[in-house]
Amino acid sequence: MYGSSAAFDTPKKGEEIVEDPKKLAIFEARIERGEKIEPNDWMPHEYRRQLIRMIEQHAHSEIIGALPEGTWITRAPGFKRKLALIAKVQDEIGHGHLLYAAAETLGKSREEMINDLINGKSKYSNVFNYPAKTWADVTVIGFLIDAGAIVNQLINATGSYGPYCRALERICYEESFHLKQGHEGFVYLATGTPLQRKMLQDAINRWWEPIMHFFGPPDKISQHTEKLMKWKVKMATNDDMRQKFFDQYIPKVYELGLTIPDPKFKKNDETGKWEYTEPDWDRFFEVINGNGPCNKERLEVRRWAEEHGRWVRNALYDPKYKSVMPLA
Ligand code: FAQ
Repeated sequence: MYGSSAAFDTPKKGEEIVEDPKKLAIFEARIERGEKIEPNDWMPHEYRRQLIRMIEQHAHSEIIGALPEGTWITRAPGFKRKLALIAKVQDEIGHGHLLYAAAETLGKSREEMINDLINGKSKYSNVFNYPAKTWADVTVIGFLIDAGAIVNQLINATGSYGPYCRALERICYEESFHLKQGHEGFVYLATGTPLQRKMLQDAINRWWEPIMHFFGPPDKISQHTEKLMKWKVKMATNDDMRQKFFDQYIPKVYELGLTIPDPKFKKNDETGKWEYTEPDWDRFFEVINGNGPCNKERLEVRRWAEEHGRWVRNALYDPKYKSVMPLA
C-alpha cells in the first residue's frame, strides 16, 4: 500500500515488442541531441523496462546498504562517529526513497518494488551481502564503496532520463559528504596504532573482491551495457567505471602505505589502464542470485520491517489517492 499501481504496459523480461519506427526514430534523435526524457514523453517499452530494473535495483541497494553499517551504530567508537554514522544511514534511506519515487514515474508501484525485493525477485548491489565484521569494515564501506557509488552516479547523472538524473545529482551532494567522512576515518585508522592499521588492511583484503564486483561483470559478458549506453542510461561501461575508480582512489590507498591484495594489480603506463587478476565471476553471480554470506539475513530484516510497519502505512493510507498520505 505505498502508491498507485503500474499504469503502463511494461513487457516482461525477454518479451520483444515491435515499436513504431517513426516514434522510435524521434525518441532516439532526442537522446542523440542530449535532451532529457520526462515521464509523460513517449519512450520504447524496453527503455522503460530497463530503467525500472536499474533504478529499482539502485533503490533497493540504498535501503539494504544501510544494514551493514546500521549494525555498527551502537558500537561506533565515540559520540561523534556515532552521530555521523546515524546521519549517514538516515541519508541512505532517504536516497532509497528518492530512487523509488523516480522509478514510480515509470509506472511500477512502490508496493510492487518492495514485494519484489523481499521475495528475492529483484536484485540489489552485491556488496551489501557481506558482513561488516569490524569498525574497519565500516570505514572501507564509507570510503571505497561510497567512492565507487559516486563514480557511477556522477557519470550517470548526465544521462537521458530526467527524474533519475535529478535524483542522482541530489544523492551525489550527500554522498560526497559521506565520502569525506569515510576518507577521514580511513586516514585515522591508517595512521593509528599498528593494530588499527592491521585491522584496516585486513578489511581492505576482505572487501577487495566485492569492490571489484561492484562495477558489474566485464564488458565482454555484460548483458545490458550496449543497449543502455545507446539510450544514454549508462554513460560508461562497467570496465571503464572500474578503471575510473582505480585512477581516482587507489593512489589514496597507496599514499597511506596500504596494499591491494592482488599481486598483478598495477597501472600500465603505456596503455594508461590498470591491470589486475579477474575476480571470481562465478562467485559474483552466486552472491547476486541470493547465495552470498548475508543475503538471507538482509532480506529477513526487510521482511520484518515490512510486516511491523504495515500498521503505520494502513493508518496513513488514503483510499482517494490510492496511496499513503504525505506526512508534511
Ligand atoms: N550487484 O548487464 P550488466 C550504493 C547484475 S548504491 C548486483 O552489466 P547493468 C550507495 C545486473 O543487474 C550501489 N547485481 O548490468 C551506498 C544484471 O542482472 P539482471 C548500487 C549486479 O545494469 C554506498 C547482471 O548482473 N548502484 O552503493 C551488479 O548494465 C555505501 C548483468 O550485469 C546502482 O545500482 C552488482 N554490483 O550494469 C549505500 C547504480 N552488477 O538485472 C550504502 C545503478 C551487475 O539482468 C553504503 N546501476 N549486476 O538480472 C548501474 O549502474 C548498473 O545497473 C550496474 C550494472 C553498473 C550496477
